[in-house]
Amino acid sequence: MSDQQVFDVPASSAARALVNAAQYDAMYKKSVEDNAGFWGEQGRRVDWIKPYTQVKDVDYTGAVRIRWYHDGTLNVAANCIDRHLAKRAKQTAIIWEGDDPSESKHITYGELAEHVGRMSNVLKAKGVKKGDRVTIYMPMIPEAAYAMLACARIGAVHSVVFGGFSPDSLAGRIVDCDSRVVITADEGLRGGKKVPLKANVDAALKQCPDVSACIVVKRTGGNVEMKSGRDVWYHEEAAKVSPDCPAEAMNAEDPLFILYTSGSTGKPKGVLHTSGGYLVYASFTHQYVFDYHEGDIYWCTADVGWVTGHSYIVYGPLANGATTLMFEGVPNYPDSSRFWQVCDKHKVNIFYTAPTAIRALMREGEAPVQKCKLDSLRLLGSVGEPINPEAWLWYHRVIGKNRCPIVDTWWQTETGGILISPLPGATKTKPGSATKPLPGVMPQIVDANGNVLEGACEGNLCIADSWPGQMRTVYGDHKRFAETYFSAYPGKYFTGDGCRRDADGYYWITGRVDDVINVSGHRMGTAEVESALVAHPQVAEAAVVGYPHDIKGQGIYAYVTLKTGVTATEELRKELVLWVRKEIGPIAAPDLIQWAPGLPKTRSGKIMRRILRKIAENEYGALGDTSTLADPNVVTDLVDNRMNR
Ligand code: 6R9
Repeated sequence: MSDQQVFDVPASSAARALVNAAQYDAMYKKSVEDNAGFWGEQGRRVDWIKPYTQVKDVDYTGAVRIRWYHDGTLNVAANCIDRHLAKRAKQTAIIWEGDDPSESKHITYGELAEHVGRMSNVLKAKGVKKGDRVTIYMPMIPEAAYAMLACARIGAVHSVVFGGFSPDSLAGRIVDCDSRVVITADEGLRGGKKVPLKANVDAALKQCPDVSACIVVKRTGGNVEMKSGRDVWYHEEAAKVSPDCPAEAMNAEDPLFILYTSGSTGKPKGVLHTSGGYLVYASFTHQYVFDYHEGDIYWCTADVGWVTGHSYIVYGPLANGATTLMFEGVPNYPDSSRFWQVCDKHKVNIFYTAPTAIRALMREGEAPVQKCKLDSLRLLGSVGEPINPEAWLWYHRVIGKNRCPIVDTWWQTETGGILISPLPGATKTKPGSATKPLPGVMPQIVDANGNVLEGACEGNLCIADSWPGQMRTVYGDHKRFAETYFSAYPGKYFTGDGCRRDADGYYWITGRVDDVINVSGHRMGTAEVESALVAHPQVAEAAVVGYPHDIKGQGIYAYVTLKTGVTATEELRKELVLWVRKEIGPIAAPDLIQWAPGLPKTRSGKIMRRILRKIAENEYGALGDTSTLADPNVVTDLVDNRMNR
């Protein structure tokens, strides 16, 4: 069995690591016995304008209150840039690798300071003030990081929207947080294809009358429309302003950013992170989990539109004065050795990616890897979904040459940073397990009734106490925050994940227990996809579930009931897939659509997803109790007409 396969800490990692096994145990013990003391010390890893005297003020009951370092003031951008300048003005902060392999550049900390200063002044010139929200809809170019840091510098709250989202999704997010300014680019470039970012913004802004300025970075030089009075070119505005901009003193609990993420119900939630605790946590976890040392070249392949890009491309690495690589492209363009060529080209030491990418590259065989040396790699990381033991073993052998430890890092948009992960010098690894909690993190596994389970067990994963990187609220809806995360198991943070703990105390995440699908490491709420389908004029009803998918982890399986009189055709099937792509974005496009004359419902009208999930998983022999269905015949029809996969 794979969980009996244990990989020792390689001697080379143990020798250089910040923390060995005994030190981890001691650190963990202290962090539990004196939690505020532990985080009080860690808080000093960042520079404070006014040092905090209070560390922790948390109440998980009632209305729910979470505050860390709440009488301190700091500036996040100053921590990521200014405080490094004395020593690192000439050190590379960002290595940018373009979609086209011939394009790359290095941006030093000194240059970063100027770029961010200018972007800050451009925002100010557009009237952006402390506390205002700014939406960033950008490709993976350094200006995306400048924009985030510029917001942080002047105290504005950024909301980065992934460039793969549709105009409607973008508009919803702009309106929800009431952004008046949007930063975008003319077009993005991914895998040789252009992404019409500005055109998408134009379409979105038709629904956002309050947006007064759109700042456009020139990336491809493609033709775009500029609406006079609203749209401006970034390079023209930047030339008019000074590169110096003072950093605003922010309270530790002032908001830093909002990031929208899918939940089990309703529209995406604006997850709100604040300044002090988030930065301390991003910096702490980046240093310890990746065993970051001075001079390391570090590459996280995520997009800045996801939380991984926020914490582990921008804030964590830059807070630590690291060199962080930002990649515009995709793993298989121009060919499937692209990741490995980039590792060789920039002598990457630490490489952090997602299981879906590993599985896709694994499918191409070892030849594309063998073209590259990969001798600079020291540590590999994984994030986004459970990594299958097969993929883990391939990553370890073929990419890591049996030499590099793998850190399988479990965390969420809501957690701000990694909570469960090996520490490379301390933790033996088991393929498929995220292993043990980081210091200061107190996981608990509970059964359906909320009883805390001890020892080896399986149940729902909760966290018993706060950590500084935890989200503080759902933007504009604190009640939803308390209900979503703290009501299922009162007094605990409920993650939405199922989890097993083995006899060695290792955690094995089994996937979501709610109606959230994890497609290629991206969270999709079933309700969102269903709403998009039902918005189509020919659709009467839709139910969406996940099913196992070789590359994506989970694929999207949609059951669709058409309106009376509408004929089910292949064309309509294709049209619905395109429709969802347009409504939400390409990541939400259903992989399979089954026509369903009826859906299995309880007598009270609730769709029984359990049954739909079983059919989609091809486990229709074990549908369980169907006696509560209003019309059991519906199920027979669905089984008979299930989609081939
Ligand atoms: C960082 C990120 C969070 C959900 C989470 C879980 C799944 C993430 C994982 C993992 C198993 C890992 N997940 N990392 N499952 N092992 N190492 O992905 O945030 O997009 O909010 O997704 O992803 O189900 O609850 P987010």
